[in-house]
Amino acid sequence: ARLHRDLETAIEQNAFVLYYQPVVDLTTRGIVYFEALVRWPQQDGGVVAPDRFIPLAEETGLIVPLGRWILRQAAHDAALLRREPGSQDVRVAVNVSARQFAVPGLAADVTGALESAGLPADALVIELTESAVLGREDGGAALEEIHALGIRLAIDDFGTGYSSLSYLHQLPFHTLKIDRSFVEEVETSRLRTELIHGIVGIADTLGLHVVAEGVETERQRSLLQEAGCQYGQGFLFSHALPLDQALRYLRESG
Ligand code: G
Ligand code: G
Ligand code: MN
Ligand code: NA
Repeated sequence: ARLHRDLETAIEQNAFVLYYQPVVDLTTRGIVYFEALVRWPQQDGGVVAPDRFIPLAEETGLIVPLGRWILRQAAHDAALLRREPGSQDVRVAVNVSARQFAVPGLAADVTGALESAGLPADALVIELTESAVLGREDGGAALEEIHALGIRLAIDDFGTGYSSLSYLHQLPFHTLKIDRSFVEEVETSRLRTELIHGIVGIADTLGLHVVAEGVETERQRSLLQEAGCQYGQGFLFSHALPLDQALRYLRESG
């Protein structure tokens, strides 16, 4: 209850910040896009991680106003990131929860965020998990609407939910993100590596890009590369960075 009230107040006061974790090419290490990850800074200088408040925000519906703020802030930050020399095409990905798809107006929120930042639609990527759209009659429609705006869609945490091939090609995804739990085991499990190889094959057939999440070691990077995976994200390349450091990352990697 205390956390709920604090969360409500924090949303009213826009007391959150977005950090940005690079998604890179596994071979060149060049940046492909930044994933926006929300943080809740505290008075004492600490920062609350999203797994401590996103689930509550989802249960209570507070994710709707919080998500609206995240979209606007991410679009605004994307415009700044794009002003770095040589980075005019960099994209920013925003995580969108099932609950946000369940209320009308998501496409309007996205359009509003783009307009207020002066950004084209292809500057944004929306990441969603399988459960956000699976089994929802209206989920697919909202997704089509957002896709029609020209925004790229990524399926997040692939392999953890009720992964089904049928919706992968029915819904307009551009990118598939392989869950960290698969990546964790590539060094010890030959089967895992082969599964990733298989996922990459399916993704190729469907014309999807593949990002491996949670890449922490050089050995994982090279095994993923051998499995045909082109992109990755994880502590091996970079943690999530505050905006000023993300700007510096672009300068130093460009
Ligand atoms: O940043 P990280 O380490 O700790 O994120 C933990 C979880 O919180 C992840 O599952 C991530 O998808 C989720 N998350 C982080 N930022 C956002 C956000 O802006 N919106 C939503 N809906 N989920 C987020
Ligand atoms: O659910 P989603 O994929 O959006 O969440 C991203 C989460 O993964 C964030 O909490 C982020 O901090 C975390 N993360 C990013 N890279 C790594 C990594 O290399 N290892 C681990 N353990 N977690 C990571
Ligand atoms: Mn994500
Ligand atoms: Na993920």
